[in-house]
Amino acid sequence: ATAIAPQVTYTNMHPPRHDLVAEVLDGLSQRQKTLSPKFFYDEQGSRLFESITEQPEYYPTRSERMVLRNKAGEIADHLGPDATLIEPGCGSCEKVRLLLDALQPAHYLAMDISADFLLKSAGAVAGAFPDLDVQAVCADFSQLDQLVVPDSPGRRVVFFPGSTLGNFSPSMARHFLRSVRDLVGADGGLLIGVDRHKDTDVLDAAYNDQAGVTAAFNLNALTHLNRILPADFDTDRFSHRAFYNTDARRIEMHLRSDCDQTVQCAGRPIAFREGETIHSENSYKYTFDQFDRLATAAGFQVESEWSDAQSLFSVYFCRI
Ligand code: AVJ
Repeated sequence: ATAIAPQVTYTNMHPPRHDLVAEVLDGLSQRQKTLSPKFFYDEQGSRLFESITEQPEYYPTRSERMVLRNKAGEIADHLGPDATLIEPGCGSCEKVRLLLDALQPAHYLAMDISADFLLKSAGAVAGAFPDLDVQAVCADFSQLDQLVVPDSPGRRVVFFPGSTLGNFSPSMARHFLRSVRDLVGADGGLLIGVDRHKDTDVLDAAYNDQAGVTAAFNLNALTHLNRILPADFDTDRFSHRAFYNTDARRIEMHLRSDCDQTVQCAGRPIAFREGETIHSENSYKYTFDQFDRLATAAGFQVESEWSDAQSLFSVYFCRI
């Protein structure tokens, strides 16, 4: 770990490039081509995601922010003093900042796949909360079990806002929550934001904003691949598709090839037919019962649920 500011230490556990290349090629070799949503988040992608959260159609961030702001006191009662907060996929750290005054944790461990973005956000948290010990770790979600968490007398709580859980399939979500349980231990907790199942029209609009920011975000994954593989995707020959799959209760995002074409990816030709897609993201939506069942299957008990006035989004506190 490196000290980057008086109270911030930085640990780089970013997965090696050849692992990422192998993962991309594996996904693009399947019959339904797939790409992990983590490839959205280079620095430009993290910036585009921030812009998505400001679009009028994208309600989740606004709804969750309202809950966190209004319920910070109640949330603090669940956590108790001197807690260690661990946030996988912290992005801009904007959500945790709504809680820090009320929670007064001893440590904040911020984890994200985008190193530059992480360092800026974690540094800004440290600047705004001079008494807080901040650890920044560049890693992806699969590396949760490798984290070195500082000792403290309070509870360990994983903070997982923003419906990031929605990116996981139900079985991956169960797996992930079990690794969270192992990380936080017997006295630990989970504070998690989950988007709710709702009308298709509302969901479709949220992932097809008028300004085209979600489209740009989706297409930026190809630009990111061009740089890291490298590859020669022409973003003018792909288009954004997003729709709610009501049976699976998930938004699906795809990158649709607008013509027959062959793209060179890390020296391998990948052929696309016109209309063929790369499935770039799932965003699962949960009813209370569905989330409760998932949490239970992973060894958690739901202790509290808070929602916004329109019941669009839920924040849960779970304990072991
Ligand atoms: C960051 C995964 C919660 O699923 O709503 C937003 C990502 N993708 N618009 C979501 C996203 C398209 C977002 N999560």
